[in-house]
Amino acid sequence: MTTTAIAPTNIAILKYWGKNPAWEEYLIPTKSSISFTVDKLFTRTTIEAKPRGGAKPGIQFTLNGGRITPSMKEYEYVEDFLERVGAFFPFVRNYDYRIASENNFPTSAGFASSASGFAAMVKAMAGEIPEFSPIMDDDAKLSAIARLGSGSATRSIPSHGGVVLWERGVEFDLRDPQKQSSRMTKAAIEKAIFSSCARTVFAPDHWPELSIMYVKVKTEEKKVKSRPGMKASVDTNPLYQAWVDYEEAIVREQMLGAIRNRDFAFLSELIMKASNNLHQICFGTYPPLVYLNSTSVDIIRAVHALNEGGVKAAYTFDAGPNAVVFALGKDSPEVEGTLEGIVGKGNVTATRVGNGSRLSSDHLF
Ligand code: 2P0
Repeated sequence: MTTTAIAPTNIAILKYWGKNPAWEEYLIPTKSSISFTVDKLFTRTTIEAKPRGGAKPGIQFTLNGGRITPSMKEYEYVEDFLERVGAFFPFVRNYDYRIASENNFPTSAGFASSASGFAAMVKAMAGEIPEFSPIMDDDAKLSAIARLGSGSATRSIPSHGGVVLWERGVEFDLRDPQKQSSRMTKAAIEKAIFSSCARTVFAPDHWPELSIMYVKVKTEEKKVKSRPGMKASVDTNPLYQAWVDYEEAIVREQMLGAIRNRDFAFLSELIMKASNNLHQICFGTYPPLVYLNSTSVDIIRAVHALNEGGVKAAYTFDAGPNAVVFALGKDSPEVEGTLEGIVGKGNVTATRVGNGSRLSSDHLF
């Protein structure tokens, strides 16, 4: 049999940036995060699982039509992921896998693909492997499994999409590093691992006027990847714990409240502050992580200029110079025009809030 799934990408407005050191191998984050599920930008993945032939699971993997070989980073990621999942669902080790995955957006265009990629893989695996059928529709479980591939993939699973909250599940306290999984029973570890999961808080039709614009910024700089970057922030930024505590205790509820009330002005302020504070955490990492460039700063200035007479737009930046800008329908042509003036036409992709992961009958092989 073959099974195909589609999973969208997502853009965080309350950011995930760091794993709880006591739970690093399970990718449990230090804090909760909130994202919008993005319509139009998605990964399609087809999987065939056959009873295993060799000593360990064989993996045949193509990404955007190109063969991924065992020496490549992507292969290692998938292999590590299968190993982690196998610790909780040993039957996954009983299969050989043929996997084909395609993004409907150019990977090189700077859009994150590990979120949609691992989410689509998990959804397709759940449909393909008969032993997974009891949890096939259990988004909480599947999101925790996707997390074992990449943190941001957790938020691309919930099938209703929309606004997604990834609950950290486990408290984070650098002052008490002894809260270790090594002292816990297997059942308690398993409970903790599945408590860090995502769910839809507001469906896409809650706020259909919201427009999401991906803004591609030109860059030649080599950057520190998210995984080592966030680890360096946890380890070296003296303000890290304070940032986590503040966002967890205050910003999380403020954001959900602003979305509930469709209060664009307040939400915009929260989104921009959360982005700026992420980059403050990055800059305070040692050595500093600088993900924004001068064009990113031009975008920040332009958005604040647009907002002078009343809030029309909000920006957010991940671990790179590209922006994602939010606006309401009535203002989006003006906002899009301003952004195109900075990055050039063709570098702004407008989309909206969409649905989450789902199965598809349109197979890649
Ligand atoms: C996020 N980012 O919340 C944040 C904001 C980047 C900045 O999730 O190590 O690829 O695979 O869990 O998910 C990027 O990190 O890292 C990310 P891993 P991931 O979207």
